[in-house]
Amino acid sequence: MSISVNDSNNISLGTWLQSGSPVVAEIMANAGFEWVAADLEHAAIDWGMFSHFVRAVSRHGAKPYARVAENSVMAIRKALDCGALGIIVPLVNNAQDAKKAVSAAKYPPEGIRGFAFCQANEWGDQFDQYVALANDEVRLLVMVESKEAVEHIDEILSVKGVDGVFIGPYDLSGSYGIIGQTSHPSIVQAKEKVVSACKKHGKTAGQHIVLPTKENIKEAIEMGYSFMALGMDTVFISNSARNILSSVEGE
Ligand code: 3PY
Ligand code: MG
Repeated sequence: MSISVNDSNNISLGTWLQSGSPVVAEIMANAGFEWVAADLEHAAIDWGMFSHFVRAVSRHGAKPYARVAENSVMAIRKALDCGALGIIVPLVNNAQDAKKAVSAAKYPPEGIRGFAFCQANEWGDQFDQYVALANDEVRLLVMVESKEAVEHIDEILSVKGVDGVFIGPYDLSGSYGIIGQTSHPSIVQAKEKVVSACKKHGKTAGQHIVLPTKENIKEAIEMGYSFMALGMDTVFISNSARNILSSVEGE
């Protein structure tokens, strides 16, 4: 099966960056991913690195995304002002958390995002154009990664401005007391509940496939996921390095 990396089949394929390296970001964007997300929650990526990340990804027409460090006004505002075109917000457990994320991500009257000349609007050169489009065009995905979030999935998806969810399987497994067992029946059941709720609400179901294969991508699409982060820079590099070494050692 071949999967086209564009919007025509409504399957959106991106990848994940923990190094924060603009060189790696540029390589990923040039490889053809629709979007590349920088992990500002679990990696040492500062705002200076993130601003270069945005330039590098945009150079090849891919969309720069941020998995922000936390669900806070400034974490979301700064990522947007640097030019993120998609925001993935960790640990959204209920409607109140989801409303907080929407409010941070949207300009008034929908939210409380502050107006300024910034990287996102070419330092003011595209201020009017950017402000007119940002609320509609920037995607906001909230992370479902706790038992509480699964229980509140309908109310989370009912919040206006939430475009969809992104499942965090590792935190989810932790919250069910089965740390790291991301294929455990309880996690599979929780994920199925979330994906079917997304379908019902007409919203995007997303997840990170850390170790992607043709088979698990196909399986995820069949399950109803339409937004997937495939792999991660650190894992791609580590696996390639180990594979070449083991092929030589095996001679
Ligand atoms: C999780 O699995 O909890 C994540 O946040 C994945 O990025
Ligand atoms: Mg997580």
